Amino acid sequence: MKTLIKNGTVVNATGTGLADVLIDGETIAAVLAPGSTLLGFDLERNVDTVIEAAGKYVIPGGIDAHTHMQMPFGGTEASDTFETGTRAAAHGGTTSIVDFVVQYAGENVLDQYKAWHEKAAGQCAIDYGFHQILSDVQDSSLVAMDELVAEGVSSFKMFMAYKGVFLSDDGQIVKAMQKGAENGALMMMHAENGSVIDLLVEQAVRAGNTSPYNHGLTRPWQAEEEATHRAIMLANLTGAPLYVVHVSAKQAVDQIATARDNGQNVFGETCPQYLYLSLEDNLGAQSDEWGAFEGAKWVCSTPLRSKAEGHQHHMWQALRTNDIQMVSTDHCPFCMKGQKDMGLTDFSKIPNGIGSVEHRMDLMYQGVVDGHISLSRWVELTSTTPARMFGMYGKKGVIQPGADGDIVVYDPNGHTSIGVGKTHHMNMDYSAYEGYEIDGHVDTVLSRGKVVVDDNRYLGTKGDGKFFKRGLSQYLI
Ligand code: DUC
Ligand code: ZN
Ligand code: ZN
Ligand code: ZN
Repeated sequence: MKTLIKNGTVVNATGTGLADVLIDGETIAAVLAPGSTLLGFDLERNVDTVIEAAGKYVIPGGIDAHTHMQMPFGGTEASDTFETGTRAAAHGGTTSIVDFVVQYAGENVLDQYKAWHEKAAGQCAIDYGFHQILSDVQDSSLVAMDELVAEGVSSFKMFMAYKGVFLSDDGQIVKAMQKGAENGALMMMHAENGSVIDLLVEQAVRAGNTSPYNHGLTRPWQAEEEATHRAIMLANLTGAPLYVVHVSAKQAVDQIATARDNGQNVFGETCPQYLYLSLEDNLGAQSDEWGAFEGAKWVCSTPLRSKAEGHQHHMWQALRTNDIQMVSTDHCPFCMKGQKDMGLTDFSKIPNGIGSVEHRMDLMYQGVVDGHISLSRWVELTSTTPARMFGMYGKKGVIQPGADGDIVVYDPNGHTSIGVGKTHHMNMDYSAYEGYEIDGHVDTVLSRGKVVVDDNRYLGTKGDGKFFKRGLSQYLI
């Protein structure tokens, strides 16, 4: 099976140019000047499929390196399965995800790793990899870290919040980081001061402040800045490379920037919700159906930050200057009915999470249209850096011979309306971006050479997506 994508504008992180892309089987065979022949062969006549891409961008498929499909959490389970979540991702131009295997306190790491493979195998529309979450750090967990790196799971996430669920104390964090420094794994951190948050939540609930808005107020930026600084210092002490997930506070950005200026291997990820949504949206939330509980739609952690304080503006700036290196979604979807509404009378019972795996590429493209980032930076933030950061580059994250045929044909003259019943294939009964209009459109999506989405139609098959064995990070200084 050979496919030619012709006359498109190929956009890589390194630059942009008119080119034809020839895909042979699952792999990109050549990137050629438009209309080229190859050893005298008229390409167009010798391929099975021709995709006309004049006036469109041809980009490496998106890589969402932070998703939680069917994760048990907050007394329920994230509402997208590996099947529904990866299909929605494909619709939105994402061709790989890296999801999280969860070890809750008391569980065995390798047992959980096996269990997650069983959940995902044969279900996915696109390729997937795993990070491993470590909660309590048992001796067996340290041995497992070596085995997992050899298995292609080269990154480990830890939490400074969520006591009794995920939280590791500083000693446990240092123990795991020492192992990361030794075996080359990238250590990932949910950086929020959990004991401070737990206290503020308890005080708010006791005072009768139980609406969703209080979620944001009880997770202040100081708790994020402090934990980010502490994580950086623990990484500095051990020599482990550190990746801070879902950075939302401008003060946390500055901690990361300072560490990077000091030459430390510290990286930061943000998410579309911290660029587009704010605490004020949550405060103003009101609907006929839910009243002020409407705000539960935007309850996630780290929380949305105040627009008046300038966090969103600072975050776009950090994406331009590379103080923040990439954008993932932290896709952790829950329905309002039967899930979020567990917190109807107490915000602390609302399962934390926003689902947006389908919209990341579009929302970030809107950042290009609005003048926040360049076209190449769009590709870098959503595909190339995720590939390099998590040891997938070469096969993923770039359009070049030898790379997987993971390609999106993106139409800058197209249009996308976001919302339930529109571009929404996620298993959620609401959209966090209801009513958003995007000045662009995902036209055609190829996963390893196969067209899986064309003009909003899903043409793939469950199980097309395969486990991707990752190497060590290719982004370290
Ligand atoms: N944040 C969320 O919003 N959901 C899952 C876990 C997390 O850290
Ligand atoms: Zn987290
Ligand atoms: Zn997460
Ligand atoms: Zn279109």
